[in-house]
Amino acid sequence: MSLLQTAEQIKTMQIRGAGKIAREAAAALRDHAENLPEHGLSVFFSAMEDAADILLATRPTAVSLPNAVHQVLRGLSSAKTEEEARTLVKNQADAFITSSNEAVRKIAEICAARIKDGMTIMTHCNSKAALAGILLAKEQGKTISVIATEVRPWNQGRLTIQTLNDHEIPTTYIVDSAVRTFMKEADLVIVGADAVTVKGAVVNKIGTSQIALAAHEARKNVLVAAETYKFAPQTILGKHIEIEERPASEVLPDDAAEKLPFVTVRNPVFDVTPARYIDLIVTEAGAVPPEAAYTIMQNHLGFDMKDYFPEKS
Ligand code: RI2
Repeated sequence: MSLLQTAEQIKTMQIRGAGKIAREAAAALRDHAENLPEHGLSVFFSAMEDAADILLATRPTAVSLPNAVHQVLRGLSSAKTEEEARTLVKNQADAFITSSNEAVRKIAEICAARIKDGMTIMTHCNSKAALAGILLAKEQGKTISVIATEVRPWNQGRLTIQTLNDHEIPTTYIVDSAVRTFMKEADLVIVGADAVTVKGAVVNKIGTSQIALAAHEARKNVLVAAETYKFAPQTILGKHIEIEERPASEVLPDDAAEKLPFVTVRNPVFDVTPARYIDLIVTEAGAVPPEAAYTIMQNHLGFDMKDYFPEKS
């Protein structure tokens, strides 16, 4: 698949889930670098910078995407030859993909350790990191059940219930507006993340913040499964995470909307859960309180974005 095809598939959500987006973007940069004709180092640099821009323009919220791009292209400007530059991109892309998959495995172990025999876990959307912990708990022989939400308007909950069903995990499937009603039946909430800010706030699929609020009210713990590359170092520099707003037609078909001229459909697809409603963020470096977000960024990401690309001429 070409880099443009990957970008299009991320944009149209054929490739989705913050971790998967990051891994596919890394692979796309690697393949793009491999396939670029030899035209000299500066042409290579600017072609890779353009490629990065194309990927970064696809979806604005999941910081796994810019973090992956930066990790793959880090130090590129110091390459002395085109061959060296190509090898660097390949090695860093492969290293990112391997460590990303490994991170999900480590997160699964920590989440599974928090899941006790007999527990019911509520989850939202379709997070590979969150699901990995649930599947591992089942693999460990624990008797568990899950409450999974529908996740309007894209119904990612269908993917989640398919996976849970495939693993023979008893699951209750509910509409998004039923989470408070069902919170009393849950023992623990586990969700994924698209971004974690320096304040420890978690940006995740729309509806996550009301689940966290209902969990707080019912005194149920909320775990967020988030690889370290889901942390957003740009928030240290005061930047906000942009919340993606997708087309209104995903919520209400155009022909219905046309008949309702006084109605405006809004379709933000992520929301922000403040740190105080989160018990632990489970990363591959361990489970940490949300207040430790700055330390995670410092130790695992660095936050000087300027040296990731050669200066534009
Ligand atoms: P993993 C998804 O976003 C969901 O918000 C999910 O919780 C998050 O990415 C993390 O997913 P979308 O792409 O990386 O469905 O844990 O909009 O798989």
